Amino acid sequence: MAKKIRLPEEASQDEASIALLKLAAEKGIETAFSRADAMAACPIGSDGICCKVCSMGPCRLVKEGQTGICGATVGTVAARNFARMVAAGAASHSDHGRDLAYTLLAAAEGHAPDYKVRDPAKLKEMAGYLDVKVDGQTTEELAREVALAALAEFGKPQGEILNLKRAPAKRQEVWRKLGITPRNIDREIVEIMHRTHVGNDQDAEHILDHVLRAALGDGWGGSMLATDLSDVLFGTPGPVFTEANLGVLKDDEVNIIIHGHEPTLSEMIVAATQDPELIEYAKSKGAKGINIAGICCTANETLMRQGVPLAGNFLQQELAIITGSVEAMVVDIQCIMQSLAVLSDQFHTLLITTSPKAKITGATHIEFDEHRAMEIAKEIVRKAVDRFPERGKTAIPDHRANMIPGFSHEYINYALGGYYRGSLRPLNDAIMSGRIRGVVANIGCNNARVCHDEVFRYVVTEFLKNDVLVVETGCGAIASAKQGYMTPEAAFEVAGPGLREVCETAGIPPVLHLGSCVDNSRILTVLAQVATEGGLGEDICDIPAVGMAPEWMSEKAISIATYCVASGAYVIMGHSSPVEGSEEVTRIISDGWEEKVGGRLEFTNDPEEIVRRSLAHIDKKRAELGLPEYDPTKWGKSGDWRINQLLELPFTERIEAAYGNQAE
Ligand code: MSK
Repeated sequence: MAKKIRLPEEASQDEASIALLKLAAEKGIETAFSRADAMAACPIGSDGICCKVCSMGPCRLVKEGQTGICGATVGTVAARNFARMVAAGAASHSDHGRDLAYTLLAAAEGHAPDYKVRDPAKLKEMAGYLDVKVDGQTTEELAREVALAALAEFGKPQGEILNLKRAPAKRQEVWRKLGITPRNIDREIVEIMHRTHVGNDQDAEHILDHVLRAALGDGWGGSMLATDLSDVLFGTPGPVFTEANLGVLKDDEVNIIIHGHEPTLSEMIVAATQDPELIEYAKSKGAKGINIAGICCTANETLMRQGVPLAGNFLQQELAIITGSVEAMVVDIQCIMQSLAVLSDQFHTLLITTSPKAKITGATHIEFDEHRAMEIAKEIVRKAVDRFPERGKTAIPDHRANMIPGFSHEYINYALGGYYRGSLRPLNDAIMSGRIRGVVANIGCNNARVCHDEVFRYVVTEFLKNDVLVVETGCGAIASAKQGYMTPEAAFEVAGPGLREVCETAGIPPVLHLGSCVDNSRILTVLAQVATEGGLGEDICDIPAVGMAPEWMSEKAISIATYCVASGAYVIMGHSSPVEGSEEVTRIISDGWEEKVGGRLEFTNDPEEIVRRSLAHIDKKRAELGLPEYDPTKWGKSGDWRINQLLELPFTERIEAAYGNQAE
């Protein structure tokens, strides 16, 4: 059968990407989109029923009742494969957190002079969570103690992860009763690898119980530490105004793209681009200045704190280079396509790898060292500037959208309650009254096998129309930013009447950008606070909320989904299920996990079904809490909405509509 080559409009719904896919097709340039068209996914591997944990296989369990050579059943094989995805995802987030702890330690000890504590209040808060006594130390002394306490969380010999106490008391009880309270971050990940070695844990449910434990070590451990440490080192985010999509690249300036996940080097590069000497150097090469933009979660990190514009999400990394306008793409860790090396060779772009953990054959490697961070950042910027004279014809699509990101959980409290009464109480009240029907956390990647941004665009629009507040991170957040949903004005255009009232009152967008992939821990923090605020139950599983990653592709997304389920959330993943081949495992992660932890994990590739199941779950939770049934006709008759309606009338009718005919 002939392979189906998608038209650009079938491969993406993002206008900037469609334009560049057309250009790539004209020029015969390969992209992830065209490679996905050319190569079908292996159905056995994608269903999770290929076992390759020993050299007697790989065993492909495609027939009814078939086992591997060792006798491993389909359930065991699918559970083991799923477990290893969680191990890789949890390791990635957590190792990212560990490196930030080392950066804080180096800064505190004076070995990393370009870094300092930017948020001393958050440092003190962290100290409280990590049982570090605040007792008159200098900021540096306290930072050192906090960094060491954070590092201990990865491998301490006894006890349990300290941040778990930030979860609602009822949730902690659920974990304790099931024996899935994570002890330390590394141990649970290592134990997944041990249990899934040939001939070890061979009971699907038992394997998956431990998976819950290891994933919790990611969400409440490694990821939460990564978020907190980034806030301490680079500042806790608050709203900033900026733009999103490839149209942020500039024709007359040196364009540098930062891509990956870590803020450590990229924060320095952002600062280096402001250096007057380097700006003069850029001018000496014919450029008007130096422009910096981001892709994936390095983008989200610098966006949230510095307002660095977003060039795009995961599937736009190659397209950025195809614009012909990128002098350097500087990458750190995770979600970086190897194809960038070959692609950048076809343009004047310099691909620079920087992490000691991630080299790409053919790329220029300038290894990052936090001890001389600014010096390295300046070297990188200089190399980018040197490429400017080699730039040929450019094709920057004229597409960009305004956005206001920066919704840390601290800022959400402030937005809803002000400085003196910072609180989530108004959010709980809005959900209880029905102005907000519920909350959806929409996160995760793009996937070359799914029409780029299509599912994000559809589900988010439907949720907003249905008065569902949407919080986002990662590449899902970038999709909504490009769609124009991250400005307060968007509430007037798309939100239902109740959600519009809330956004209007608080001056917030209907879709809140909470940060990068590790910042899903901020969503856990918000959920924990909502659960303990009162009126919406006592545990995360009581809240009318749903988590989802409709275009997921990475193992990190599976780890995030699993820790959200273990924390009590209903999670729906789009695209395909990595355990499709095992009815047993499909049942364990849905019905089985719901019975154990109150959350469940489902997969469906039907966007309408994602919306239907989400709204049904939200309404079910509302009913269980005894809240009024969702009724949008009750809302939307207050505030500016009413004034705007009145302003459309002629003056006399307006007065009569507002005050009645008092002469009568
Ligand atoms: S970057 S993990 S593609 S969200 Fe965090 Fe995007 Fe998924 Fe990477």
